[in-house]
Amino acid sequence: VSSAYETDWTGRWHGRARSVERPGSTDEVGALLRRCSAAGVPVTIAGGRTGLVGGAVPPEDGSALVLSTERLTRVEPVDGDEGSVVVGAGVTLAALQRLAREEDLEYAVDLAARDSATVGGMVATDAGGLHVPAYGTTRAQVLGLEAVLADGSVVSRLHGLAKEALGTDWAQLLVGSEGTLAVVTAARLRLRPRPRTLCVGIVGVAGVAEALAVLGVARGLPGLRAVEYAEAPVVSRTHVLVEVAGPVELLAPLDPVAAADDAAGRAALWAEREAATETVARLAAERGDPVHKLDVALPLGRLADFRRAVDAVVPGDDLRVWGHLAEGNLHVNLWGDRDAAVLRLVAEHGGVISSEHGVGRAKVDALPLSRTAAEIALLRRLKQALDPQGLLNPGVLLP
Ligand code: 2HG
Ligand code: ZN
Repeated sequence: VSSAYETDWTGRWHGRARSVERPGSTDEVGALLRRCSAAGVPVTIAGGRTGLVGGAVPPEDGSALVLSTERLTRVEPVDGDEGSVVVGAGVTLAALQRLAREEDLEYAVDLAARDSATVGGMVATDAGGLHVPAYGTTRAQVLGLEAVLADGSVVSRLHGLAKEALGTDWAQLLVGSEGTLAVVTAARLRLRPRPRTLCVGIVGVAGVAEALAVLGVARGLPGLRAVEYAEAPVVSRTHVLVEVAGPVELLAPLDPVAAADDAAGRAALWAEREAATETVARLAAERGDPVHKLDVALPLGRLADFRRAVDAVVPGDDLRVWGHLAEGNLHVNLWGDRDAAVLRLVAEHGGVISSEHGVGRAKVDALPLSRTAAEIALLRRLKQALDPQGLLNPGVLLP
């Protein structure tokens, strides 16, 4: 059954798999890649397959086999002294969160696709998500990696010492490389103390400009963990959602229309925002037209102008917008052939065309809008050095 691996979650990206392989250990990945490099067979790497930019879909010509990481699910005991754990690439975010919780710890990265997203995919895309204001992206959680290079050799650095000064940090080089430089098979990830109290507040706003004023106040709150923005009609009213580690009284300066500090109440306030992707997917199914997903970030000072400029290019019926306000990261979901126009606006306003989802197949052609020719040449040289036959994730990231 390869069909599940041949279309992405949005239904927008399609390919054909020569076969689907599910290695069960790092050594099996090594053996597979040795065979592939000897035979010159390209390899598409698939994790949870909810990445939204076609990064895990094989090329259309059927030349590539799909390497699924789903059986790489080893879990080592949590190291409570260091506050870290080693997990296989196929472990889902939800499973990682559960095992942290059992030790009264927390994995800092959280996102709505937690039941499908895997550690390998999150490392490969440097996944951001909801708690970047407090803890950074996946990069900041990675204390070490194990990976298999295109020629099948295994590199491993999982010792978990808090500091080492041993030259170029190859593990961090792989973070965000979208499977183009190596196959990540395991990671040592930082775990943090679990906050004792959490509260969530919703602040109604008219649009981005007002939302930014709310962000300004939120930034002054101790324990700030999330500042999300979502526009009607993907949610019932346009709002900023703020999450803080602390008692609900802390939210008073925001004058929220709703707030909660119990688990059920918090979940209810998150629900619409968390469901945004699925809400849009349902609409796409009704329209019989896959949605186009642009994941962009703008300097905060240009965000309101950019948002207005989008309205001039995309009619409201074809547009849904939400995102991670503190990073100026908007998820511009749209129908119609307007991707290029919106991405041009992003560049004109000093932004980047991919903020957390990655380049994948979706934005390969647009990469020069956000990277200089010299940068792309550098990425090509790295690719050439690590994967000279160009076998890993063909068609992804590099134009
Ligand atoms: C989110 O923040 C995800 O909801 C998905 O990054 C965004 O579906 C999208 O465009
Ligand atoms: Zn997001």
